[in-house]
Amino acid sequence: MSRTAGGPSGEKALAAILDDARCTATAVEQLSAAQPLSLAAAYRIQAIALDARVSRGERVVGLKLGFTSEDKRRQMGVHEVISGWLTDAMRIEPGSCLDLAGFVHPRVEPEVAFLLAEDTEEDGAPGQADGCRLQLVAAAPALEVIDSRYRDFRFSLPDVVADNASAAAFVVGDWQPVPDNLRSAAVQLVFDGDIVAAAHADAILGDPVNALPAARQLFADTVSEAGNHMAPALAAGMVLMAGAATEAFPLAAGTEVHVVVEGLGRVGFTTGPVRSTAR
Ligand code: OOG
Ligand code: MG
Repeated sequence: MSRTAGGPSGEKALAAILDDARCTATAVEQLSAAQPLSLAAAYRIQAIALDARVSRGERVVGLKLGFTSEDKRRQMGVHEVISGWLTDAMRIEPGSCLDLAGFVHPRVEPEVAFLLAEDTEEDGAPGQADGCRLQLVAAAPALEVIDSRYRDFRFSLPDVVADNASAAAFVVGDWQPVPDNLRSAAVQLVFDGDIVAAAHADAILGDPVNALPAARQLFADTVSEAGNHMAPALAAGMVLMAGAATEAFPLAAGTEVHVVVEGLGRVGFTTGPVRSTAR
């Protein structure tokens, strides 16, 4: 067999392992512990698991980038930018209560989110998967809740890609025009009124607006290559999360969490026992 991960049926089985792990909030062994896993196979597994969620009624609402800051790369020991998909079921209402019971070992990280829209100026075929005709029309402060389905929150690059880049939940604040000086904006992650991490937005790809070219590059190089016919396309109206500006921090119940991005404002949620729709 020429492909790693046991060919198409093997990839389906691996996607099911990760999907079950997420649905039951039970950590599993890294997939690469049992078989070689290429990056191309990992993006196919990611797309197969996403397709299972879509067939159960979830809607793809965006794309998240990972490992776009040095703090994150150092924390996790992964040194390449990756992507994962966001669905409507992952969305947290600003100010709401997020039940942590449905997660394995959730962490939160401060991010900047962008809204994608059709770029009428640019030349390109409509509907191109690499987002050629898209532009960033609005920005917002955002928090991402990540939750690796792997034991001890440890993984290799292909393992975390197969696991949809640890995507678990996200909250986005009010959309505003993308500020000219976004890269110099201060970003703070706050737990119960205490700043637990701070950075400037240029920690993310030198400037968070580089998230769109980075996403295009990923699509060209990996996401849609190697027969990955199941990966959705980037589209107008989707959210693009640029990646964490700082390390991620474990979430405990009973915490008020918010992010402040200078010039964009703040958004947050509390953690608690009330069951949320996000998981
Ligand atoms: C992978 C996801 C990384 C980010 O913003 O860098 C990520 C992980 O750390 O588990 O979302
Ligand atoms: Mg993130």
